[in-house]
Amino acid sequence: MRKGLRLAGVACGAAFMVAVGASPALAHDGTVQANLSPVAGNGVNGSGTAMVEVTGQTITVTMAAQGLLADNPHAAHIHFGAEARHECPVISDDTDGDGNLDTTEGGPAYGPVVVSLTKTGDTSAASTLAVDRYDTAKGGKIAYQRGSIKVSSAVAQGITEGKSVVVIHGVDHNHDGKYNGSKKSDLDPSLPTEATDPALCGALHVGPQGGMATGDGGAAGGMNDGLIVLGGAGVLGAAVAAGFARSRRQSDAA
Ligand SMILES: [Cu+2]
Repeated sequence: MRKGLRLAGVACGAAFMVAVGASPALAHDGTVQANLSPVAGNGVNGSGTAMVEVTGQTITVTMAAQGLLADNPHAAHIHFGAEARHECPVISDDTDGDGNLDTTEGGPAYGPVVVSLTKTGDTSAASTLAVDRYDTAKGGKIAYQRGSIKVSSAVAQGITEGKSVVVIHGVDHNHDGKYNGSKKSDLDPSLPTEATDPALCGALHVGPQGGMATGDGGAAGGMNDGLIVLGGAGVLGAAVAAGFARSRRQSDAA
């Protein structure tokens, strides 16, 4: 009985989640995406896109960003907390009132680290500050893709329900081209706060609903999985490709 229920869920899951963003009790497959924007108060002039595809407890992450401090490591994570607001922090989260948002101050908005977007090796929260395994943003840009990342079923469900947030860390408050300054990181006092403060952030939401909805209830009722899933991937893929193209244009213009 339980197995039958689960299989039915898998069959309809991806299309259903993309179409209506439902919140079922069982973990479902799905794809979510985010536009990355500068974190309030941290003076970053950058942007980016991210997409996460969830299949069971395995995810593939595709991310592009520009406008970061060049040639310095940028820790990047998926954050998720059941009790978090599932969004990027705002300046009113600056609880110490110094005008910048550090990683801890963003916690109520995006929750703890659940996936470390390292280039190699471990991807768990244990690698949150494994600075030697993160992208160093050559020219201020990151183009990242990694698959076969294992997550817990709770995290997989949080992601497919649109409740997780991508954060790229590492800012240059004093614009001198490196991580320094007297204020220490809230995560690791051996690092300056510039090395870990959040730079770009985006809430990973269920993909463009306008493009999916047929208006006749067909998506939810018909379960024409192949067609809908294929259509969904096309739209999402195009969105990410557009993000890459946008990044290139912006940097060309700069
Ligand atoms: Cu983070």
